[in-house]
Amino acid sequence: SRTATVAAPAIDDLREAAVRVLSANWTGTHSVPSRTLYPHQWSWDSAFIAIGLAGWAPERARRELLTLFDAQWRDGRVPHIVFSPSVPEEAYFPGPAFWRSHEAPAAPRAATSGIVQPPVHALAAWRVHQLAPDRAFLREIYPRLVAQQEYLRTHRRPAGDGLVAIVHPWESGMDNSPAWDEPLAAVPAEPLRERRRDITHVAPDERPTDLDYQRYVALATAYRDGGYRDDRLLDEHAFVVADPLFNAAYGAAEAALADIAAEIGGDPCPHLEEAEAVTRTMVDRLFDPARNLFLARDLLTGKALPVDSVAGLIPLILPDLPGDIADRLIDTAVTRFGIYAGLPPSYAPGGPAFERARYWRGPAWVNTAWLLWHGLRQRRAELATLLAESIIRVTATSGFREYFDPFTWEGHGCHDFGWSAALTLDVLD
Ligand code: 9YW
Repeated sequence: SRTATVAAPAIDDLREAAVRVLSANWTGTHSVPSRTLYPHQWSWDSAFIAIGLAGWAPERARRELLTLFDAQWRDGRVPHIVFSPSVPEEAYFPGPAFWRSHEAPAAPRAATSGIVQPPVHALAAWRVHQLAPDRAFLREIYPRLVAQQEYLRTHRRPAGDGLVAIVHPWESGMDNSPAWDEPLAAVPAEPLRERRRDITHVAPDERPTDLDYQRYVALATAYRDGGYRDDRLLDEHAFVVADPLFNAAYGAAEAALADIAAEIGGDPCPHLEEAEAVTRTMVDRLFDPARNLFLARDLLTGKALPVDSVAGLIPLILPDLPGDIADRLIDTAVTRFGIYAGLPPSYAPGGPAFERARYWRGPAWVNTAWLLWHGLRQRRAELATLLAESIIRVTATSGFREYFDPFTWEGHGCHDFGWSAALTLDVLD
C-alpha cells in the first residue's frame, strides 16, 4: 500500500495534524499559505489547498476557489495575491500600497497584485468535484476558469508561437529558480526602499538574495507603471520567459476544462483541441532531447535556458504527452532528480547552482512532488505510489514545513504551510 513504510497510528496522527493546520489557516472565506510569512490569499496555494480541503470540508474547498475568483480581473487575469483588508500593510511586502491595483481599469473591488501564478485551478476544481461531486459548483466556476485561460491565450502569447509567457519570476511560483538567473541578470537592479519582511521570519540564506529582491521589485514596478498592460511586452518589458511548468499547467487546465465541460453538458472539444495544441507546441519548442527535459525559453533573446529545474518534469501532467517523451522525462526524474530515494529537488543536485537549503535552488517542495505524482499516476503507477509514500514520510518526519532538504528531509521555511498539509492529505486518501 501507499503508506506501507509509515505505521497506521502515525498515519492517523498525520491526517489529524494536516487537518489542524488547514483549520488554523482557514479565515472563514479562504486560507492563508502560512499565518506568519504569507498572511493573504495566494493564487496557486489556494488551488492546492482546495484539493486538501475537498475530502473533509468540501464546502470550504469550493469557497476557497470561489473567493479567489471573486478577485479575478475583468480581463480574466487571476491575481497571484488577493490582499485581506484586515491585515496591516506592514505585515507583507510588497503589499496593496505597492501594487495599487485600484488604479488599473480592469481590476476588481478587492486589492490584489497585478501578476499571475501557474493556472492549476481547473485541475483543482476538477479534483475537488471528483472528491466531493457538486455540479452547481462546476457550473459556477467553469466560465471563470475559461476566462482565466482566455487571458493567458490572448494577452500572454507575445511571440505568437503558442507559448504562454510569464513576465516576472514570481509568476513561475519558483521565484529564485536557477532557471531565471540568466534572464534576470539583464534586469537593472534598483535599491530597495522597503524592508523585506520574509527574512524577519526565515534565515536569509534560505531565501532569495537582496539582489534578487531588488530585481523582483524593479520588474514589478515597471509592469505596474505600464498599467499592467501586456500589449508591448517584447518591446518594453525586461523579463519575458516561457516556463515549462506554467505552460504545462495551462495545457492541463484545458484538459481539465474538457472534463468539466462534459460533466455539465458543455462542449469539451475546443478544450481538447487546445490541450493537444499546447502539448505539441511544448514538445516542439521546449523539449531538449539532449537533456531529456523541458527547458524554459527566454522570449526576448529566443534562447533556451539550459537549467535542470524540476519545472522541466511537470509536462508529465499533460494527458497527450507522447509516451516516448514521457519515458525520457521519467528517466531524468529517476537518474537526475532521484525520485526513488525521496521527493524531487527543485533543482538537480549535480548542477552548479545547487544549494540544498535555499528556497527554489535545491530544496524539495510538496507541490511539485504532487504534480509529478499526478502526472505519473496514469503512466507509471508504481513510481507514483513511491512518490506518494515519500510525501507521507517526509511530512511525517519533519512536519508541514514549506520546503525540505532533499537528502536529509530537514524542514526549512515556515511551519504549518498550507499546501504541504493539503497535498499530504490528498495522497493519504
Ligand atoms: C512570495 C506563497 C508563495 C508561493 C510561491 C513561493 C512564495 C514568495 O510563497 O512566493 O512572497 O510570494 O515562491 O510559489 O505561492 O506560498
